[in-house]
Amino acid sequence: MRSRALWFIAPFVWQAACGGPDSTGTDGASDADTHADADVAGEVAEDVADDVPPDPDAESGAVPRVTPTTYTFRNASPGHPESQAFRIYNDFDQATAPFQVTSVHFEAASPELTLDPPNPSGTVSAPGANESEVTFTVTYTPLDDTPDFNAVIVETDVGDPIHVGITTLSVHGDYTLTYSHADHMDFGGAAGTRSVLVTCIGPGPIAISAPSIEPAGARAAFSVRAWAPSVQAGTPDAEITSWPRGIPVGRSLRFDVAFDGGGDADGTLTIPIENPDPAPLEIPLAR
Ligand SMILES: [Ca+2]
Repeated sequence: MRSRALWFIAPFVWQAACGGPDSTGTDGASDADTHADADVAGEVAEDVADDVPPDPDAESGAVPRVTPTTYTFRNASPGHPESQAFRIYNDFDQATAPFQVTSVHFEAASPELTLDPPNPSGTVSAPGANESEVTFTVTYTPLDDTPDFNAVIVETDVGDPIHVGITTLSVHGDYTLTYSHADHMDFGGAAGTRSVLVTCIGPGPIAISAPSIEPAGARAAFSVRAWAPSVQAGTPDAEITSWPRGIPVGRSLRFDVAFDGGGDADGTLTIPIENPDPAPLEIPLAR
């Protein structure tokens, strides 16, 4: 049984910084002295040449690259897919000729990973030419709590296939509750609306299913609506009516419980948290 800090105020919005740096490769990085002078015509050797190692594929004139070079999906949860765009391009410093993308596919087929378009292909121009590139998007739709390790394999008409590692975090998050009132959902006989904010504090996302008032007899006096608080000034809160809903780390959902001042039964606000535990969050409602 994990403890929940009932009066935790979440002062932060933390978004995982996604995507790896655009690497131009580290192979042969220490041999700058052996190639810099030979590659630079004329009397001025540019320092920048020392930073770009020669690439075996450069013999063909085309130097295929993919960015990002790897990717970790951090904010997907069941019912909440996450997508990432990738770009296949020609190395700006080394390439002198176009190449063809002949095939893009996953190392291992998986129902949790999809490509858009399904079969990316086409011509990537040489730098400075028409700058045509091939792009594709990978969407991760978790179907279970098991993390996934895969790769996108990009095949071209030059060199070896490029391996783009895909990993996923299936670590689900914990959450905190922040109430609008010190006595939580004890309405003290007065009609009104009280709120509770469910904030995901990580390390991974949480997923929430439709909230309800239980038992049915309490629905005469109590009702609940759910909102995604605005994270941008001037933008209204968005009411949530489709479930389940994933909550990334640092984000919240707010549940507004309205009491009409009448009725004859106390109740419970039930919020199913799909992970880390399937057990629902149950908040007592008192007239
Ligand atoms: Ca999985």
